[in-house]
Amino acid sequence: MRHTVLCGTLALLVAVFLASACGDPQEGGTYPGEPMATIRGWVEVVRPVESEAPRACLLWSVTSSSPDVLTTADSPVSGSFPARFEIDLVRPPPDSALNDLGSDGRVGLSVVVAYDDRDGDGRVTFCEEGDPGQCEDGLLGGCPDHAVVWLPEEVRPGTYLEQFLGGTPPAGYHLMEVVRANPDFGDRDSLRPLDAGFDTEITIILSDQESDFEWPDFLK
Ligand SMILES: [Ca+2]
Repeated sequence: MRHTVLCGTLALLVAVFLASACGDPQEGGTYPGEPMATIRGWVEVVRPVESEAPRACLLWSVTSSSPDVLTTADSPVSGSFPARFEIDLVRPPPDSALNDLGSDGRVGLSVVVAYDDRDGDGRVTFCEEGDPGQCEDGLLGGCPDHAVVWLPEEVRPGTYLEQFLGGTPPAGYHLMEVVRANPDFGDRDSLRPLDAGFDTEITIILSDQESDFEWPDFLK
């Protein structure tokens, strides 16, 4: 049951990823400055995927708006596998990446994904609506066990966000671990802080099989 649901989630994610018409207007151009945080880790090939130019980026899930995903912080993946990757977060995500929970606060939720930069323009290239032939890039995989969280304000005690994030972290970027829901109780996946924060190395897995990914359910 759960397996089926999560496979469907990835299929939806890929479809939305390719269909969404939002780029990252804040990512181009001038010298970006010192990073606010850096995500580091490895890229492992679980099943062979075809890509001459894999890149990694953050895929933000925004449940309260349309389009409901957008990407930031694009970075190349270089070297032979298992390859290293490093993504500098040089600025906050745009406000359009935030989920507004009203009195519970605002939160940005993202996962690290890898994609095939087929047109070599160094960013996710989305298809034109109604023209599937323009889908230049495809999702290769990602890191389903960690999430990158952006908090525009400190989490207040007693809020839903405190429960969801396992505490009251301050404003800023946070690298967190996905806590899987217990299917016996029917609750939702949540997150918890990592003691080592962004010093934790994470793993992007590449595979052409959806069943290799168990994405957190907040991506639905
Ligand atoms: Ca591209």
